Amino acid sequence: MTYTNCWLTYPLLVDETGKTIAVSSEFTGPVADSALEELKAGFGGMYRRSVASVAGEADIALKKNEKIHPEGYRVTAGNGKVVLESGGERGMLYGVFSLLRQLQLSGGSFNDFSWQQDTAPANPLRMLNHWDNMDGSIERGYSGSSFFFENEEVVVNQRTKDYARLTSSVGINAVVINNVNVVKAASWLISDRYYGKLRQMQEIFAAYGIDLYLSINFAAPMELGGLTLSDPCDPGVQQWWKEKAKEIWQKLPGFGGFLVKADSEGRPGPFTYGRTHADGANMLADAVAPFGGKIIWRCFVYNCRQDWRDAKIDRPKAAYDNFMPLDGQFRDNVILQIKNGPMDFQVREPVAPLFGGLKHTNMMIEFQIAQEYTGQQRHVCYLMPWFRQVLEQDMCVPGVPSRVADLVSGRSYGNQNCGMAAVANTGNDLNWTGHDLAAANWYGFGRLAYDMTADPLDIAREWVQLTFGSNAQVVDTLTAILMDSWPAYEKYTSPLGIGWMVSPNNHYGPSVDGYEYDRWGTYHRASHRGLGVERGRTGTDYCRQYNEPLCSLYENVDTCPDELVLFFHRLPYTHRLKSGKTVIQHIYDTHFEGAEMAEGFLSKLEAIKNLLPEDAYDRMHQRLQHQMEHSKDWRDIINTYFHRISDIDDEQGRKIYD
Ligand code: GCV
Repeated sequence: MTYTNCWLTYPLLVDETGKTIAVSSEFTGPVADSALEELKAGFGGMYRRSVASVAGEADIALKKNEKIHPEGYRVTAGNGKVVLESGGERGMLYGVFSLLRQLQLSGGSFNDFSWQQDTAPANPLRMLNHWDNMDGSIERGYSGSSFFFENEEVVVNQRTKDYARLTSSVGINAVVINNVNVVKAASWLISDRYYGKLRQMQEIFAAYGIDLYLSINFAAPMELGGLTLSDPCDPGVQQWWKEKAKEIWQKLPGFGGFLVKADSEGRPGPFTYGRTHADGANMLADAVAPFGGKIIWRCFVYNCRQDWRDAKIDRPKAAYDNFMPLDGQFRDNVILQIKNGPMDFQVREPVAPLFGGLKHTNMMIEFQIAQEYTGQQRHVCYLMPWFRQVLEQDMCVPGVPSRVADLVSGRSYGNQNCGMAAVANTGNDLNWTGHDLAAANWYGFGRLAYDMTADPLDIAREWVQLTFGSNAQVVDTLTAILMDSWPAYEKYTSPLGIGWMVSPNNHYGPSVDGYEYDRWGTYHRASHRGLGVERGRTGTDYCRQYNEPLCSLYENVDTCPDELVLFFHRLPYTHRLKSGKTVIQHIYDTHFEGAEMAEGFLSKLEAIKNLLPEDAYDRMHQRLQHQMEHSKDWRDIINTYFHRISDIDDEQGRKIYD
């Protein structure tokens, strides 16, 4: 059995066999060839029409227009003719994918189709970060093994191309193929041992407008080069990286650059030598600058050996504390990559305050679609509504537009080295993402990174229709499940922004105290008196990392949004939320509601059984069944824990196991 095409399905719409589509193109080269191939696949599938390249009069004219963004496009389609213009080949290819998408969504004949669009990407960098290891495993991977690596080898095959097609079809233009935790085997990726295969992969990516990036080990001069140190201020180390960069760009022309996790969770970095993150990033930046390379430096830096007894250390403060003093010290080709929240991809967190702090430093946002803490692709959890909320959050920077969307897209300060990244959710499972519905996050992330004003509901509907066809019942049912999935997950897991409550290592819950006495800085500190962490000035003073009026909004318990109130405050169970409910009643109600919603997902799916392909139905059914059962575990364990500890009964007298 072969793997699926996800949303690139191109089912037959109208049989127009015999009528060839003539395509003229002012673009040449591999990307132009891909565009033609995609048109062939699309028109062949949807209309049984063949596609021919012509020099003159055409049905589809692909034109160069320097006035249009090189990754944007302008399309006019009507009466069986299409004119598609772009300032560059990537924009042209995106326009072709959009045309095919719109045709499929229209459901009708090519002649009756009319459509116009004039668009450009919101973000310069739209990137996927894969956490794939050289042995084929994937860190936090929930959909099989890697299709990039196997037994310490780089794998290049048809799947590489199909991955590139899917990824490019939603506008993603950069991919990091290996884990940020670069162990020794992966350090060798930047050596002769692997350049040949990487070059093949890179050519496939490039034909789909995707730049190849690699995660590197900061200690590579020692691991690969036999040096005794990797001090960024050491001339020998600097020289080693300069030569290495020259070699890489010689072997892999058009290479994008490095993603670096340094001084984080045990990874090597500049701290060893008493140097700063700016010293480390700039040294690499100088080495890659002559080749137009970028250094993406992660800000996920915190003390992961904390003593839980010490309530003064507060993990969410760490990124800001580490990087704010360095604002303005980074080279132009360095981009700081900041996780969306100050913790670690929880179902709900405030936005990382660093976004509102840095003013003279390039930054991009790091989301995660791998669902590490949001159901691990066993639970359905469509994340675009959450990501959209994050992007809309105003960080209240005086004098500039400062929604997260403005800050990461470069609108606020007029820079180009910025954008959105997501930790990817793909693997070699037949459906690519383990849960068939998880592919909506891959699709959705690309669509949202390209257009941050896109409505998550529209994205969901579109994805369902492209993947499963346009039967209204199917589209309505699966869209409704997707749209309810993040709210449901939030309801039946940890309450009111507190996060965690999962087992260390595998990060799958429920385990209320799983992290409580551990070294990772992730505590709920529940007692019979209350729950949550005080992060205002009477507590850890984390709130002060936000600009006013955000700082006061969060610090004041009366204005702090309910959904984050236990992140920012330690409260008694009887505290009344703005919703009118007490904290404890909120916990009970949401847990009963959330588990009921999960049960509803299963029955909704069962009602459309006959309208879905059998294999996809079976896979989804099995996962939704698990989700239903697991959500009950969450419900009962959380409710029982807090009932025991608070000794307050549910007002509605529902079953809580004591
Ligand atoms: C790649 C979390 C994950 C780790 C991950 C780390 C990171 O801690 O559990 O698996 O490491 O984040 O983002 O670097």
